[in-house]
Amino acid sequence: MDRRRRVILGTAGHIDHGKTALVRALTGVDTDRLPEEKRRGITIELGFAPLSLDGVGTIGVVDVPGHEAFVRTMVAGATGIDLALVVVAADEGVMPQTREHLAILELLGVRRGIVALTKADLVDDEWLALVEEDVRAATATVLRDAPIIPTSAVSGQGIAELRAAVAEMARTIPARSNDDLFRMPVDRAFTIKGTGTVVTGTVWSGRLARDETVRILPSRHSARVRGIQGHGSQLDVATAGGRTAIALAGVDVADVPRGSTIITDRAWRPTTFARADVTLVPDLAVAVRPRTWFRFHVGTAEVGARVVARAIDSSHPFAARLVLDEPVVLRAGDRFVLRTSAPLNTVGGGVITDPYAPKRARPWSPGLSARDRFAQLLEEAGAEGVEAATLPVRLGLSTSEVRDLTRVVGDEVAVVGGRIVARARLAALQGELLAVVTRYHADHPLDAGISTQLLRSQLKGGAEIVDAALQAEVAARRIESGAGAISLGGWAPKLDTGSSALSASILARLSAAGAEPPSVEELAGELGQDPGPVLRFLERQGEVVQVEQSRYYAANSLKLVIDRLRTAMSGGAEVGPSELREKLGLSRKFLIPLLEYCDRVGHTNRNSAGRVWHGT
Ligand SMILES: Nc1nc2c(ncn2[C@@H]2O[C@H](COP(=O)(O)OP(=O)(O)OP(=O)(O)O)[C@@H](O)[C@H]2O)c(=O)[nH]1
Ligand SMILES: [Mg+2]
Repeated sequence: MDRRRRVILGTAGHIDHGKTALVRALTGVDTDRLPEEKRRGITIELGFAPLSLDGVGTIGVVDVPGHEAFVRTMVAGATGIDLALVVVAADEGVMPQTREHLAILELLGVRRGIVALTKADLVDDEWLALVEEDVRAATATVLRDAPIIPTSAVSGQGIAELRAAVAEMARTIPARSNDDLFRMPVDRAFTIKGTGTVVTGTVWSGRLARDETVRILPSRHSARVRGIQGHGSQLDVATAGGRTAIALAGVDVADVPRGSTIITDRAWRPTTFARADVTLVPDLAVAVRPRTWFRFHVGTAEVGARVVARAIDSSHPFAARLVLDEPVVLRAGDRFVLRTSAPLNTVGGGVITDPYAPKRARPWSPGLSARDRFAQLLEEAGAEGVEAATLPVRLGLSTSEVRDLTRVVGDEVAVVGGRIVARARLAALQGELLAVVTRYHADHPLDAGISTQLLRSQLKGGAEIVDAALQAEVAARRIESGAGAISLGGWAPKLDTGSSALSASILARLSAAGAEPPSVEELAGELGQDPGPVLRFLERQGEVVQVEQSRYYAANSLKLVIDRLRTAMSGGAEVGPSELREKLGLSRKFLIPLLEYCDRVGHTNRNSAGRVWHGT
């Protein structure tokens, strides 16, 4: 007996067809608890009850309302169920919400189910046979092979048979993977005196232990797990597929309403743009256009959404972009339902293919495999790369499945600083990098190389990926990186014929000017061209020295004036600037920058009253 098998059964069916009565006959629990439910004799809110089955253990039952005004609640209840209990009253037969609920089950991907023909005590066998025929026709696409069992909550007819059928089907349901990111959409939140905030839901994936910290999206609150319950008993760990109540410390009940999602991993984030494969229900009464606005139901959340598609195909799934009015938590593979609000109608649904789509994302073609979607993500991300930690959410794969996939494509991708980039893109980036450096040398033949900062700004790509491309080029010795300048391997700046002549003129002019050389601007005016690159080149060669921002000295001239300064200060006493001006015969314009230069390089020390000679 596998008591840990976690299965959720959900009811479906038209109003008043006996869903709640059947759940009570099966479980002994009356799930219609609200005074308004009692008074009106209908279900309004989701009901929950444990059902213990021989040889299976306890499974969770979700009872949904059948009223057409509460279909949104039905969707929230039906999301995440493993098994549908479709209820059709034998006296009324297939009705509008029977069909709508069946369509929703199909859109949500619920493939297993059982049909109960309730109120069998009210009809004769001939009538029952006709209703059964109708049910067969209505379930021809979804739940095609579902057993149809006549039942009566009044006489008890068929209840034992139904239990046996549920147990048999529950046994065929594969256990959900716990090797996955934890996620639980909240279907109820309430306060219990002494305990505080409690949320309930079905754990969709992963596991959660007591005392862990969870985040609540989209509100982004954090809370501590104070306690976990499953079917009324305390648990240490919540696992996938189980009906679960979580007591949360540190969060107000108003901050975790239905539609919130409880998660732990940072890969989850609220999103408003997604890609999806959309399916429309056949024979739609309303026209669907490429930007039609819908109610979008996913998990227990419901938000407005625009479905943007180039073309609407009413007979096949088509690729679309979803623009949501409010953020929700989505994962690739999530099923959703689309409804119109006027008239109130379920019109379609589909599967999320990319939960974190870029704003103006081009829809992909429908039906792509996880591997193909991964390739698309890599291509779109280019040299920015894809954040590896988000892949379980973006591809809808468990962490180990993602590991397997990245192993399969191992040769085609590189992992750089937590991001995955296509090797082809990295190689292209290396090529672009070489081209930028080559072009820089051509434009600045006298420069040692391009600065790292300028190089980065010229390349499109994440900083870590650009650095990886740079390192690869350095390792291949095509690029050299040193002293803030990046150059081609073996690059040495040299003067060509034109710049040689300029260099000679500059040196001659600076030497002749001695201790009072012209500024860069003055030189430019005299020479009729920008002396900057040649000056910087000559400075690296040691032939000139930059004493202030826009003034260079010939190295020899500077040496001479500093020798004179040393002599003037040889007494060891503090010397003020006016005394130095007289001794050196320099105007203030030249003297002050020169003294500041001497302070900078350590020849002199500046005190309150003047300077003393300090070093060489
Ligand atoms: N005779 C007879 N009456 C039944 C049976 N099952 C339910 N009923 C009656 O049918 C009415 C509706 O039953 P519910 O179980 O509340 O129906 P429901 O499908 O849960 O209704 P909603 O939740 O509002 O959609 C009640 O008056 C029940 O007593 C049955 O097997 N036989
Ligand atoms: Mg009910």
